[in-house]
This record gives sequence, C-alpha cells and structure tokens, in this order.
Amino acid sequence: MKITKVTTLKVEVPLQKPLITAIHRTESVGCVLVRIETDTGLVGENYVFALNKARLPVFEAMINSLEPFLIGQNPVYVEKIWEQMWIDCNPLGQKGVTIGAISALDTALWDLIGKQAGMPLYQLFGACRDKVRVYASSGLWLSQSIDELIGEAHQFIDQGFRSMKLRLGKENPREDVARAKALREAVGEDVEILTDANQSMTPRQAIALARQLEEFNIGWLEEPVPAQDLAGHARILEAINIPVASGETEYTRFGMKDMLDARAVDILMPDLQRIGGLTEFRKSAALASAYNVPVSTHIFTEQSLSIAGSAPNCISVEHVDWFTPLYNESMQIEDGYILMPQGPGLGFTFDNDFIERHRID
Ligand code: SMN
Ligand code: MG
Repeated sequence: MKITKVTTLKVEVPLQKPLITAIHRTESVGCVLVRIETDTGLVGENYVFALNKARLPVFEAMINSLEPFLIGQNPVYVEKIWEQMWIDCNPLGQKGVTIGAISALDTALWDLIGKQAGMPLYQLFGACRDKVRVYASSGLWLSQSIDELIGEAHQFIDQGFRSMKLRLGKENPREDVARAKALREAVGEDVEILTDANQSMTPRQAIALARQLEEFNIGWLEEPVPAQDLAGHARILEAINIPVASGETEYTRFGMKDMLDARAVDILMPDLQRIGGLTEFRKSAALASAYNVPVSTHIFTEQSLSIAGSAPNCISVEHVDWFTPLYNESMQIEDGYILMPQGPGLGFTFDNDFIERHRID
C-alpha cells in the first residue's frame, strides 16, 4: 500500500449551545479534515480541531507542508514518518500548530493501518478492555445557571452517563461552591462529579476552593493553575483531598515527562492532538504507567477510544459530542461506560453529506 495524496478540507460545525470555560468561548467548532489516499483505494481519515474557525488556514497550511513526508510511503512506516515530520518541525518549535498537524496525519495513518489489517485499532495495539468508564463533558459550562446545570445533569444521566464534569472559575469562588453543592444534591451520591478550573486560579486560591469542595465528593480537580506551573500543581496535590488532573495543555512525551517528574498530577490527561497523535499517546501512556500514574483522555472521544481500549492504565475517556456530526457511526454509551468501536481502524468514517454542507471554502 502506497500513499498517493493528502487532501484537507475546512469545516465549521455549529454547537447546540455555546462552549464557555474560564479560557474558551466559541459557538461553533472549526476543524481541518484530513484524508490520506492510497493506491489500494483505502483512505485514512482524521481532523485537527482549531477551536473556532479563525485559525483553520494556519493548521491547513501546516498539514499541507508535511504532505511530502507521506507521498509514496507505506502507512505501516508510521514511526519513520512521525520521526521525519518531528525533525523537520524542529526549527519551528515542537509544540502548538506543528504538533497539531503531525497529530492529524499520524492518527489518519493509524486509521489506514487498521483498515488495511481489517481490525479495530484498540485490538491491533493489543486490547485490554472492550468498554471504559466515560464522563459527560459537553456542558455544565461556566455560563449556565444552577437550574440549567441541574437540567443538563439529568439529561446526561438519561443518556447513560454516571460521571460528568463541572467547569469552575467563577469570579466569586463562593458561586463555584454553590454550583457544586447544587449539582451534588441533584445527582445524588452515585454519580461522579469531576471539576475543571481551566488554569484560572493561583495555588492558594485552588487550595482554598478545593477544601470547600471536598465535602461534595469531587472525583478530580483539573487544571487548577496555569499548565506551566508544575510546582503549583504539586503544591496543590499535596495540600488537598481531591485528586489533581492535568496534561491537556502540554505537548508530546517530553511535556508529559516534565509533569510526571514534577509529581504534578494524580491523573495525567493527554490530549490526542497536542500529544502528537496515537503514536505519541501510546508512548505517553506507557511512560505514565512507569510513574504509577493513570491516564484519562482529553476530548477527541472517537479517536481516543483506541488508546482507552489498549492502555492498561487508562481509567476513563472524556465524552464530547461536538465532532459526532462529522461521522456516520455513533458512540455507544451504556450505564457509565462507552463501548469500543468494532469497525476497522478508528471505527468512525466521515459523513460526507454533512461535511459538504458545512465546508468553508
Ligand atoms: C476544554 C477543552 C477544550 C475545549 C473546551 C473545554 C476543557 C476540557 O478543558 O477538559 O474539557
Ligand atoms: Mg480541561
């Protein structure tokens, strides 16, 4: 099998409700779709997420600049291709847009490898489970009222979720406490509540807030302080009785190693796009296991399932529905778990009709 062509296409996917955290704000989701074509007719599919549509051309140009490393290659040489792209990006900086582009291509290469083998990727990688714990994350935004939070929490439970993530970072932390309290009362003791502060606090503020949240049995406190403040993470982790999760804002196994060496996290949360694709995610999960640290995957639910089904130390996946309309297949959630897709490769194929209707030229 030889790669003949890489094509890209920009789409803007409307959101049912605006996405608002302490640092994110968007009403639609912008993606650059990637298709890797081969001489067998098999096509590898993936995308890069640019939050909104403002920087889609930046990601698209970066992906297109890497096309020469793929043309004429057999996708099974994914490690060689990754290494060549990585070296080529060295002068630009091996974080940010460069890694986003490498990730988009790397995961699409794996999709091809799985399709060629006729196997779902989690099995090709060496399976360890057929379902994994999942938490609902397309909501409980900072902008929602307490009534809206409660209404949404019940919807999540009706959809099969037994865990959900509340965004923190209100100007007055007493409001964060009131929201967590109301949510706990609404969902009862059997539903897990996770929290995400999106880097909005100082260590002292985080410790003070966490001490007030402890009584509501919070599963983790995510990104309490700026992602680069590893010492701050470690200080919080020692001081509170809620596990600390972080990692979505760091890049590659080198960034993960810094977090692990600093003992900054109880749970490491690599983001498939910022980690460097499935190749680099597998290495990062193995690295975390050597530190006795579990991983939970950040957004990109469809693609991250192949990690969750094969990395023994993956404890859960974050469920977001923003990318669902791009695909023909839907994710299966049952009683707090999400099932591994059984189709070949990633197991999710682009819905070309939807894509045509939402492309931006
Ligand atoms: C998050 C990340 C990206 C977009 C929106 C929200 C958040 C999460 O940090 O972990 O879900
Ligand atoms: Mg987060």
